[in-house]
Amino acid sequence: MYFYRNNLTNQDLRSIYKALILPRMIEEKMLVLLRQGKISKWFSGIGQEAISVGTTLALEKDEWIMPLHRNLGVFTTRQMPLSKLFMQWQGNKEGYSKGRERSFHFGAKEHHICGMISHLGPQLAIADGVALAHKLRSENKVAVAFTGDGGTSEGDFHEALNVAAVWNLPVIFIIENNGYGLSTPVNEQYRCESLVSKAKGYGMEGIQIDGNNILTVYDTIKGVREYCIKEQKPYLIECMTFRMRGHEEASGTKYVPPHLFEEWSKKDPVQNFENFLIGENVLNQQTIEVIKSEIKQYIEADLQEAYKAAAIVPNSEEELNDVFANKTEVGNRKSEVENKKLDENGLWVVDEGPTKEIRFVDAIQQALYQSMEQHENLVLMGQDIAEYGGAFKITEGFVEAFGKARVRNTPLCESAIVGTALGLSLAGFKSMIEMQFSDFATVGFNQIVNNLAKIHYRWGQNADVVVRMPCGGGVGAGPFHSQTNEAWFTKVAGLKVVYPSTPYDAKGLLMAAINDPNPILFFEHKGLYRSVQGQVPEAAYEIEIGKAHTVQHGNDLTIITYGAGVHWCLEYIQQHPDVSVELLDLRSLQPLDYTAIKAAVAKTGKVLILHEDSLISGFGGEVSAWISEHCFELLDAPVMRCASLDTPIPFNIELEKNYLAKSRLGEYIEKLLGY
Ligand SMILES: Cc1ncc(C[n+]2csc(CCOP(=O)(O)OP(=O)(O)O)c2C)c(N)n1
Repeated sequence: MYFYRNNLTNQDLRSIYKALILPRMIEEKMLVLLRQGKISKWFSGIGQEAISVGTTLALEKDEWIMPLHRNLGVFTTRQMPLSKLFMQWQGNKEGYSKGRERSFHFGAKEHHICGMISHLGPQLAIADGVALAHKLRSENKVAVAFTGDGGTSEGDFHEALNVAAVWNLPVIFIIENNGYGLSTPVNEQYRCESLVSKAKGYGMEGIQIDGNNILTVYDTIKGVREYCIKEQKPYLIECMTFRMRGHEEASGTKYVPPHLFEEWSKKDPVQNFENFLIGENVLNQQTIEVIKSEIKQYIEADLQEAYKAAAIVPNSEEELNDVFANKTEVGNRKSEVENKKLDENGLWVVDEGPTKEIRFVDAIQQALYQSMEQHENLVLMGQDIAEYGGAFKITEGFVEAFGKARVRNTPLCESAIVGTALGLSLAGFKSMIEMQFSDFATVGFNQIVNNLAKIHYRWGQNADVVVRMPCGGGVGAGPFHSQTNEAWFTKVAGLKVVYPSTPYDAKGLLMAAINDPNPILFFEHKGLYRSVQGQVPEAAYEIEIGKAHTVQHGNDLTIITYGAGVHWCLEYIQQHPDVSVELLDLRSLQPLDYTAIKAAVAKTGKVLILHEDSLISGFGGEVSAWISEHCFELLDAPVMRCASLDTPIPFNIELEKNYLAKSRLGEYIEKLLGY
């Protein structure tokens, strides 16, 4: 192994050496603790340290890194206090995730490290978002994401690299090619000659380097960083290395031919660098011993500190409170609303000023437009939303008003765009993603339910993202353009789910969603876009998320619904003036307004829950269960649910009518009235 020291001083080389052996020595200690049962799981990076350490040393301290499970060297080189790292691995409250995450699945804003989720690939697109933030602010910075060779087979790899290339983002993608993905050797993972050859396909530069040579890694990253900043382009680096231990300690290495260990142990990154430094007279046996004994003491002292951590006493209230960021915690709200009047809940008050009769679709457009005016840091992303104005023309004219930098056409890659939105949030931006149809959220599902939803609870980072979900049937659009899939998300802790039914609510709730620093799925029934009108204040205002609305009072029965269901009921009521209905529009499904539900139940004692989604495990099941448990004494009849058929949504208009809950609404009402 040949080391080029370039113009690094002896002092520089010694610092690099210390940074390189720190993760090795920590790991050696952790392996002992693992055997003693003091930590529960360990992913070893032994043999790969040069990549993490060399990369981190080559970056500025405030440049975000998206590491994975073999990148201990990233954490140590960012000088995270060891005692806190140890407490993290012990699962203590004083670690980086209050005991909520294991091994390397945590991040720290103050160190600009974004914690991974287990799914590996999603880290890559987050770097796109951070890099986009740098680009929008004209900052001379890069974002860096790691992947293993196995991870490159995930769609996330393709999507993230493609977005970075198309949007000219300063991202460094680093592949650690260590020969295996768990037990799968690279010849069962990909067929191309080398992974770096994929760079060409994305229209980006790339290089393959010796990942075991710390000076090569350091020098390459320094140069590539300058290139990315100057050229405003991404870059792919394939670091050749080898995993010297099992995938994780319990899984062994039986499947690896022994000669590979022999070959690669000769290329050990620490030993080789040490030999080089001895040859250069930078170090000798004695100085090496001194350095090692200092590090050993440092590790031991911090371990003793970590052992003092008290056992966690679970506190459910604290657990629940940490699922969402609160508005003041994030701190990007106060200055934004200086020119707005706030009510006692801190919401923009409904303006006393003029109102105008507009359609549902116009209300959404107004909310977006005014939010873009209010928040300079708000970015809109979606397929065809720029010049074309989006599939429903909601963002028509936005490019002219706000420019292409903030109104962004995306490639066809929902997963990467949700990841990008999260990266923007890391860097202090807000974003709105328009799913062309809510059905397509399936291909961004992982990023939504595992990354956006869980990140605040896991390590305190908020995801300031609104995903707009044009949904719903009744328009003969078949199984993949008609679903109302809110129940896929209401189950997931960490997501807010909003589903307005009127133009007034749509505008106020969308503005509130954008002001909220948490991830919000905003369902817009596309059948309502152009069929429903209403008076809407012209000025900006918010409606509190989590508050239901009583559409009308009545005495015969209570209908609890949302979205198109509200209009189906109004139609029924109009046709049946003799039936007196208490009609509650939930508006938000998560959080849910239990107080309003209870009051509505109390009003009549007969409850019908109506929704457009199919019956089994639809959101109505949750509402029904809650009512049964908490309002039993108020009921005069069993809680009934009217929902769509448990089939996919058919195309033929007669079949679709038959599918939709609306076709059975009258029947259910009569059944309940007659009980
Ligand atoms: C989406 C997903 N599928 C499967 C796994 C299980 N798994 C964890 S790590 C791993 C292998 C990863 O290989 P590679 O990307 O080469 O990284 P390495 O572990 O070699 O560093 C697998 C299959 C996972 N974490 N996520």
